[in-house]
Amino acid sequence: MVGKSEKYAPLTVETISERLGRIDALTARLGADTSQWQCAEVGDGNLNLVFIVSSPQGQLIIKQALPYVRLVGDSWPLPLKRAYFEYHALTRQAARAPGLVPEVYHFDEMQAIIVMEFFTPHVILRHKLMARQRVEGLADTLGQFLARTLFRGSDLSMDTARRKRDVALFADSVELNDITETLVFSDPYFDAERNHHTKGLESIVARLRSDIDLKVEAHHLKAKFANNAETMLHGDFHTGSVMVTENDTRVIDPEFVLYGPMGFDIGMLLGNFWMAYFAQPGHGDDAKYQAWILQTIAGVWAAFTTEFSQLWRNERTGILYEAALFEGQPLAAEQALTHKLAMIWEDTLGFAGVEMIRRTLSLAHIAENDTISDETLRATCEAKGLELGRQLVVNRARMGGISEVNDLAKQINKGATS
Ligand code: SR1
Ligand code: MG
Repeated sequence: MVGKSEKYAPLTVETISERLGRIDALTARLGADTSQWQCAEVGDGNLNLVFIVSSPQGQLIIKQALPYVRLVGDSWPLPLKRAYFEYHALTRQAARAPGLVPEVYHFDEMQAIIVMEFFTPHVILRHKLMARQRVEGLADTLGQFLARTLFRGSDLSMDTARRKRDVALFADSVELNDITETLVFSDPYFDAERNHHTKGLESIVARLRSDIDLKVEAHHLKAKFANNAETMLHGDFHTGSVMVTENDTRVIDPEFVLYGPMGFDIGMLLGNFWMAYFAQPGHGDDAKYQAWILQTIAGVWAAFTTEFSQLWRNERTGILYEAALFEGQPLAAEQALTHKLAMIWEDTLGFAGVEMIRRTLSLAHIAENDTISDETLRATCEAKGLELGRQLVVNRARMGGISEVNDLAKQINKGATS
C-alpha cells in the first residue's frame, strides 16, 4: 500500500492517468484501461489538491498536499509531510472507530499522495446544514466516533511504549500545530496581519480585544492545547471534516492530527454546530431546523459520554486508572470517571468558544457565514457566535450541562443578552 517515487510534483487532471495508471491499488478499483478514467479536481478546503477519479468500474479520491497553503498561496509555504501524518491518523482512526473514516488504498510519501475511499453520495455536513437538511443518526455517530478515537488513542487504553511512540511520531507535525496555536488561540485577540472580519463588527471586535478575562482564559486554553498530550486528536474536527447522506455519517481529513486534550475535538465540533445555528437566518430562518441543530449538539455530547463511559468500564487497559488499582472498589472507578468527564466538559466548552471566535475574527471563516451576502445580517449572526464564544471561554467552569448552554444560545439568538 505504501509507495515510493521520485521528486515531488503536483498532480493535474491531465497527468493522473499517466502518473498513477500502473499502480495496483488504483487499477484494481478503476480498471487498467486509463483511457476510461475521468478526473476532476474538487478541493475546496484551505490546503490541498483533491481529485475524484472515476471509471465505469469504480471511484476513488486522490488527495495531494501542496507545498504551500492553498487558501493563501505560495507566500505561505507548508511542508508536504502533513500527508504522512494524515495517513498515520487515518490508519489509527480506522482501527479505533471502524467503518467511519475512508479506507486508504495507497500512500506515496514522496508525492504526499493518499489514495482513498470516495464516500458517495455523501456531501460535506456544513453544506447540509446550510441547506437545512437533517441527517438521521448524526449525533450518535459523531459522539461515538469521538469517544472511541479519544479514549483508544489515550493513556486510558494504550500501553506506555505504543503511546510514547505515537506522541513522538505526531510531535513532528510542528507547522500544522503552529497554525492552530496561532490562528485559533492568539490571532483573534490582537490586530494580527491575517485577520479579517465583517464590516459592522468593529465595536465588538474592539471590546473583545480589550477584554482581559477573555484574553487570559483563551491563553490558558492555548497552554492546555500545547501542553496536554492527552490523546490522539483529529485536530480539525469541524463540520467541513464530516461527510453525510440523509442517514450515514463519515469523518475525513485528519491532517491536523496531534496529541492534545480530548475536549479540543469535541469543542471544535460543537462550536461549529453553534455557529451553524446562529447562521440559520442567512439560510432560510427555519426555527424547527435550528431546534434540530441544538438537539444534535445535545445528542453528540450524550452519545460521547455514554460511549466513553462504556469504554471506561470495559476497556481500561492503559497506563492510567488501571483496573487493578480499583479492584473491589467499583465506586472509586465511577468517581474517577465522573471527574474525568467533568474535566473534558469544561475543556470542551472552552475550546468551542475559542473556535467560534477564531472562525469570525481570524484567517479561516466558515461557509455558513461567508455565504450570507447581506453584510448586516452576516454581522448579526456572527456577533451572536462571538457572544456565546466569549461566554463559553470565560465562564466554562461555571456552566451546567448541555441544556444550559443550549438555553444560553437560544437567549443570545433572540437578542436577549449582551
Ligand atoms: C491556513 S489553514 C486554516 C485553517 O484551515 C484548516 O481547515 C484549519 O482549520 C486551519 O486552522
Ligand atoms: Mg481539512
